[in-house]
Amino acid sequence: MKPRIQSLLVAFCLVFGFQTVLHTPAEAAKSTRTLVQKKTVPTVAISGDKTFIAHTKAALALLKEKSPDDYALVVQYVGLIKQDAFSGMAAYEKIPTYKVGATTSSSTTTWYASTIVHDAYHSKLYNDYARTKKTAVPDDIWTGMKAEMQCLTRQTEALKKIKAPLSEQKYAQSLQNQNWWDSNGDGLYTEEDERMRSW
Ligand SMILES: [Ca+2]
Repeated sequence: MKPRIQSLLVAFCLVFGFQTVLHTPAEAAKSTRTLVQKKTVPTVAISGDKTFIAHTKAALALLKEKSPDDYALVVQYVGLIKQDAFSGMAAYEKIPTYKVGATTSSSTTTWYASTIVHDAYHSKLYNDYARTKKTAVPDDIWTGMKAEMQCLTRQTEALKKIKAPLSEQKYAQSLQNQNWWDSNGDGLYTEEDERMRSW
């Protein structure tokens, strides 16, 4: 019996050893990352005064409840929502940041929530390109007329899902092919446009 147990042990070790060899350092790192990702509960950080934080939390809660797909988009592509002098998406930051002006954050919860979806989509356009192409992201990938219309489409769909007032849904539809984002009218989206805006 003893030799048989020994050979079984050897066989077990061989099999175990073989499986270990299969785990290359790269594979091991990958499986660790997966584990870490599963453990982490993704959230969006909020920075601002008490009122701003309350309005932002309400907008995120509305998305989570009424439009989980849009909430997932926001959680994936926006790391921080920050009170600021005017609104704009800093998708290129290490932590993609949606800067929000007072006009936007103090609007209705439905409208504010829809702008978060809009700007999360800008971040998706930027970060998906950066991740897959591994080169500098051309401006027209994530800003300018084509990108704005893609973001507006996602925003309009979100307004329907969260049952926003019809007036807001119609307003979003009326922005189709409009250059509301181009404050100085040069056809490009730049910092000057952000400085000139009232929202
Ligand atoms: Ca411009």
